[in-house]
Amino acid sequence: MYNDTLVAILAYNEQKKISNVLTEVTKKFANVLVVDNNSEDQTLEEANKFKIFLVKHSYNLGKSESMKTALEFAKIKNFKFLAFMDADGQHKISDLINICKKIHEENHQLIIGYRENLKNLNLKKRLGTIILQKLFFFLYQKKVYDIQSGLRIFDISIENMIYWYSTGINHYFADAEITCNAVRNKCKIDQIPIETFSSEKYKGMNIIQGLYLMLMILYWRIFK
Ligand SMILES: Nc1nc2c(ncn2[C@@H]2O[C@H](COP(=O)(O)OP(=O)(O)OP(=O)(O)O)[C@@H](O)[C@H]2O)c(=O)[nH]1
Ligand SMILES: [Mg+2]
Repeated sequence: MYNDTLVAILAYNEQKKISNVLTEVTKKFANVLVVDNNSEDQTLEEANKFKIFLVKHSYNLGKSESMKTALEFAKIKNFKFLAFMDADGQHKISDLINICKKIHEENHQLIIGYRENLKNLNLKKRLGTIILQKLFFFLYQKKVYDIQSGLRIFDISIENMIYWYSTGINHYFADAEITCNAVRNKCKIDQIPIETFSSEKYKGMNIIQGLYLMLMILYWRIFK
């Protein structure tokens, strides 16, 4: 399905989850890339059991750089669309299919899957998501429900408009930066509700990073 689309799965130490994710994704998508971010566990070995594209970083470079690697790969292979999905089993394949379907059927450049039911999230994440939503609306005048969702797809032709620079310890900011860039540059964006499973390890952003991200959202609005 969708031969013009590369599904990039970004993985760092996901040996327990990645096989299930790949079993499902490879049933539906012909072109799947795993970017292994120099995992210390058996992620690479697990991914290697599948008929997919596989790229391994020699150093752990953070999620943002894995996304850039996927973008470079997609361009080299001439894909039209690039979808991002987490390797930790938090995203549903049916939601991935829905965002792909939407970008193919409608004239959009970026589709973001947003977590509709925030009840699944812990209090910190729920509050963080709501505050980011409100701040984003205030600054960018567009209702984007989940600016940092990791489940998304875009048309690679908008690469220059959405290119992200968040890196290093800010590696989790890349998704939000893409959203900010896309809105500022008036890309055609849509959003669809998705279901996410809560993670058992909660390794995402902490409160300090959340506050820092808010400042960055302001900075991107004013200075880019
Ligand atoms: N933490 C981390 N994750 C990475 C890295 N490179 C790729 N990833 C992947 O990026 C995806 C999202 O990272 P998570 O740490 O799960 O972030 P999250 O989903 O926002 O947070 P949780 O809800 O706590 O899981 C996962 O599939 C990771 O395996 C990296 O260098 N560090
Ligand atoms: Mg996760």
